[in-house]
Amino acid sequence: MRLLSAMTNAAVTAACALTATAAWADDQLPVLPVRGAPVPGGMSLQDPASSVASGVVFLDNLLLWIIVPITIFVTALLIWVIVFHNRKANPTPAKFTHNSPLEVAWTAIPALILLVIAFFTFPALRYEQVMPEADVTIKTTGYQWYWGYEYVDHGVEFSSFMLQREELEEYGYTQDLYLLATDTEVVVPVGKNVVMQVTAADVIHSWAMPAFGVKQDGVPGRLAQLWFNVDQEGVYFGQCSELCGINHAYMPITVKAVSEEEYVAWLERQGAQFAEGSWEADVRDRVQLAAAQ
Ligand SMILES: [Cu+2]
Repeated sequence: MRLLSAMTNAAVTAACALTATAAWADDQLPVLPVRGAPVPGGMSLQDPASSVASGVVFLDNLLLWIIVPITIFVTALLIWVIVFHNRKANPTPAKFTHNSPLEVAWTAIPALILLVIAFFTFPALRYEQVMPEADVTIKTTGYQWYWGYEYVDHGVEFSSFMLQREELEEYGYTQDLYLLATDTEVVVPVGKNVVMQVTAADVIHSWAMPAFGVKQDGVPGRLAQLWFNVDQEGVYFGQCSELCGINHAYMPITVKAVSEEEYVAWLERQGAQFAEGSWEADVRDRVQLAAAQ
């Protein structure tokens, strides 16, 4: 175990040194509550923080209402057969082999249940998979074993590495966020459509953010997409969700959702350029105007 963690540290340090880019930890972002993180003893999905996640939670609850009665019904049938139709209780069993009404029922009822499930599933899938007009486009690339990010409209690029235990406090995180918190974070504005292009450079990785209800494999040579629109400001954590090698567990994802103004200010600190007429330029001008008055 100690050898493994020493190897992990060595690998992460080496990777950091190799890919040091212009980005650095930004301590001017506001202090935000942690909203998307696993909790001890947690049993259900994380609280949804996007419309996509709300749809996923709705579907999950719906399926629970369907699956629980079915499980109770099948268990009751099994108990009934075990108790009343064993050799002792029922020494001379009936000899019939067919019952047409029953066969029609056990074909038609499950088919109807599947139709009900499909009726709710397909719209949810379509909602998740059809990309809306993007307000923010971010390209993420999975590497063994960290994530690279590129804000494609603004020329901002950085890598994101997991923080070691001794680094957490320095970056403003508590110890229970070990294996989740990263040195740089994906910053997104709340209430805006963020389209994330997902790919990978070596093996297949997966960019997953439970509170946003998204998970997308990053496949080398392909560009897949996912989208979300975050409801609430906060810090959200995710992890690589495709087994990608020895340090698969050490390439988490940190997203900070902030106000439009904070987002634009963060982009400016990263040296971003704004296209004239873009909504980011409008926010910047509005903030500058307010400051000048
Ligand atoms: Cu990975």
